[in-house]
Amino acid sequence: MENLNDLKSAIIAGQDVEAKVLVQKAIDSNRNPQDLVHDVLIPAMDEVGQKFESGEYFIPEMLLAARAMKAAMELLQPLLAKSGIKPIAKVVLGTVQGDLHDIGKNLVASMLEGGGFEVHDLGADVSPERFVQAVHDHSPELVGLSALLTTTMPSMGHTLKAFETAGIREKVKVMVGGAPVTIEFSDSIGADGYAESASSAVALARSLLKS
Ligand code: B1M
Repeated sequence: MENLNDLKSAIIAGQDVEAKVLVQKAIDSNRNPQDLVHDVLIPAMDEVGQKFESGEYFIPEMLLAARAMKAAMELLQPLLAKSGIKPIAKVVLGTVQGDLHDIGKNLVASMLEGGGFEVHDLGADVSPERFVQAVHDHSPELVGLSALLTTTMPSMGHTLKAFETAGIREKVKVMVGGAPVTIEFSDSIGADGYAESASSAVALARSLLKS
């Protein structure tokens, strides 16, 4: 337990080397990777957000924390994505235009891969045109859009409009997520579904394929 508190502190303090060592120790002592993400790493990033909001942290501290989170995730991602199942469907995934936050989206990608999906991750700051192109290139059954800023949520709607204009809206199911996104917002832009977390994104993806 002390180890996990140290891990949380290391993420908050932006100590990437220390975070990696502690994650490895946790893995070696058979900690569940999903629990580590949900019970330690995400709460650590929430605390970083609170420190930023209260003026205790500035962008450099947030960047260091994000780097430590990524270092930890490098060890956990392969474990989350391990499934050995034949891909059940293809998903094109990305953080929408104007938004550089990719930690949550990366987590969604790992969980989807672990759930048996073939994921084409377009990265962050993805324009509607790049999403359209990716649908042409990969013919996915699903598209996942992530946004972490209230100011970039409208890019989700723009992406859906671009799908309509390109005549591909009916070809794919679109799911949206990210901290400021709500089910009401998802409905208002005409998305097919909203997931609150990376694990619920997998359940949603499965249910959208059935509908
Ligand atoms: Co920024 N940032 N940031 N930031 N940042 C937030 C989001 C913020 C809430 C902090 C705060 O003020 N409390 C705030 C947004 C406020 C708002 O819009 N209402 C904020 C701000 C303001 C900004 C800047 C504007 C700051 C500035 O420049 N003045 C700037 C914007 C840059 C840009 O994008 N254009 C900025 C920059 C950055 C960094 C680059 C420094 C860094 C990002 C590094 C990176 O991602 N590579 C950063 C960070 C680290 C954060 C916080 C601290 C942590 C985000 C995170 O990784 N969380 C964040 C505060 C917070 O979230 N508590 C904050 C952990 C992650 C696992 O959670 O991404 O929510 P999350 O993903 C979850 C779910 O949301 C869901 O599943 C995931 C796991 O369960 N989910 C989906 C996500 N996508 C999904 C898609 C799905 C389904 C589920 O389907 C497709």
